Amino acid sequence: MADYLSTWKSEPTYFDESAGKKLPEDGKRNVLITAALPYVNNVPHLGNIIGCVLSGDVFSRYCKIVGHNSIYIGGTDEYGTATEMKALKEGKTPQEICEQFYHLHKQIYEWFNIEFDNFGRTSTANQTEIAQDIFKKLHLNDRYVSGTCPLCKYEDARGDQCDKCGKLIDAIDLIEPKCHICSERPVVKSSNHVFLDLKQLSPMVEEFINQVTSAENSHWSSNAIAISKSWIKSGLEKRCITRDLKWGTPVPLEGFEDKVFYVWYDAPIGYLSITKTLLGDDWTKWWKNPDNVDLYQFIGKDNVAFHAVVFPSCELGTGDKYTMVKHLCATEYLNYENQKFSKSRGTGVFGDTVSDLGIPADIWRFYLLYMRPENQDTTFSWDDFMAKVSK
Ligand code: B3M
Ligand code: ZN
Repeated sequence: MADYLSTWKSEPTYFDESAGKKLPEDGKRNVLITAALPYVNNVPHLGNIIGCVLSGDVFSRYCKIVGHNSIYIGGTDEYGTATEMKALKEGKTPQEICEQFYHLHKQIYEWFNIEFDNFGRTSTANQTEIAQDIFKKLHLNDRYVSGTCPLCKYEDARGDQCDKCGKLIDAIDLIEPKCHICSERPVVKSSNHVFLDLKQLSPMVEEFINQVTSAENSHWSSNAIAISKSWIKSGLEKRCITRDLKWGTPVPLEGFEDKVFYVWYDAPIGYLSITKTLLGDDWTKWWKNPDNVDLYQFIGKDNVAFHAVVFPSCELGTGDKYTMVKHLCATEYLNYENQKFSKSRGTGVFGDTVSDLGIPADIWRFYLLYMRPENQDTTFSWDDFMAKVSK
């Protein structure tokens, strides 16, 4: 693990001091825009492009034109099984795969004139720092336990620290431990994995979803509302957030040195760490500023649950005041000639070859926006494309 990380420690900062940082300003509408972070092992196809990066780009350009103070964040989602598998298959290291495909993604989006304020990546030291910080704050099982302090015998000591003698304690050492919430005796379980206790977080996240989806000044696409409400309705269960892999963010917990975070715990934190790579410690001015920043997230419908339920649960569970998703814009799917896009079957138009076709980027942008799958799946067909774009 250590060697994986050290490779990335010297990551560059793309911020040019002289250019001035773009930070939220008082009296302006401060808009933070994100596009889902594509897995680094795939070449994006037209459906991926309209699904998030192009949709976000159009909104970001709109914000800039009307004078909002906005930034647009994107990047590649680099950790996890998919990257490890690809590396094995190609006889390369995960780092080499990420390096190769990160640049490929970046070039493709540049070809489509997608203008990110920062197009970053998740395999960075900033990612490790923020993901571990959120994890440590979420590791609230011990904060939710109280009991008698083993040192001074104070009866209402918290699981992490005694308020009387001030000593740090380990929840397991409490005498007569009881749950802070239901007063029952907690059970110590030996587990080889860490679970995110969504059940415990569900009242908070349910309130968040109800409030944000009914607010007049926020907008969630109808599929985003439907999917998140159905998750809440069917009841949230614990989710395992660790994996036995090497290529990922290390879990900062004794006994878990051989494990990493599950990519879906890790990936949304990429938005935060990529902002940090751009702005340094000022990233919090965007991400911990809910009263002055409006967050718009552009995603495909398969990513709704993680953006609407799981990541907000993590944010709420830390107790920190995060800027949470206010507008969740989820697309349906774009199909290719009535089939699904598939690189392995060679079905579709892919970003790495589209520039060879001699059709300017603006023509693609126009057609993809025209066909944007807003309320139902739509289809890219060459006949329709030619009919709509030719004079
Ligand atoms: N990489 C899944 C996908 O590309 C995942 C999105 C992460 S967004 C934080 O569909
Ligand atoms: Zn309990």
